[in-house]
Amino acid sequence: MVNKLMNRICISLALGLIAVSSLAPASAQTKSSSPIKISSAWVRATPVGAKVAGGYLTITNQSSKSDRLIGATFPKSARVEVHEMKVVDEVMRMRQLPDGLEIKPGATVVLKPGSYHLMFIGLHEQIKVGHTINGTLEFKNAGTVRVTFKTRGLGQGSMPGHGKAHQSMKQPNAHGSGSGHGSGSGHDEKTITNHKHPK
Ligand SMILES: [Cu+2]
Repeated sequence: MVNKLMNRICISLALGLIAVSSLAPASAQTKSSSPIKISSAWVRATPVGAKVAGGYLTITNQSSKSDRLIGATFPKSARVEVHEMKVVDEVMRMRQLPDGLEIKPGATVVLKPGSYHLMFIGLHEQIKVGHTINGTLEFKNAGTVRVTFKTRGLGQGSMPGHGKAHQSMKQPNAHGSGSGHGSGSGHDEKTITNHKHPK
């Protein structure tokens, strides 16, 4: 009687193990299908009426080939650009990266306030705190990679007021000559004028 019971337990354990082991390789394959790993993706919440927002995330390239983040989609904006922010002549400037952002083999690149970022341009609606928004990232080699952005408040992060400054500051010289925002860079004049990051 006890033996019979033990047998049953052993059989069901064995079946359980078989089921688990046959599932494991499949899910592992799905997870490792893209060599591009995304983490800590967030977008800054915007004040009412804001037309742009900044998106930030961490990208790791597990492939042995270099890759490039060349674009993205975001359901709440008309388009997305890959931007770089840096200090030029003691002024914080930002520009679109026309060839995208390179992620070298094995490298991790952090898009964060004051540095590389995604610029969501032409917002259809306000971005409120505490939501999650799904978008996609476009890589030259890895293709489309899904991303889920968490929305964070205006004051969070090291560059508070990103959205606010875009709206209220009028500094046409923010993207002065030589900063890469010449004709043909894809920016229209109106966007550039309203597109100043705070210092
Ligand atoms: Cu920007």
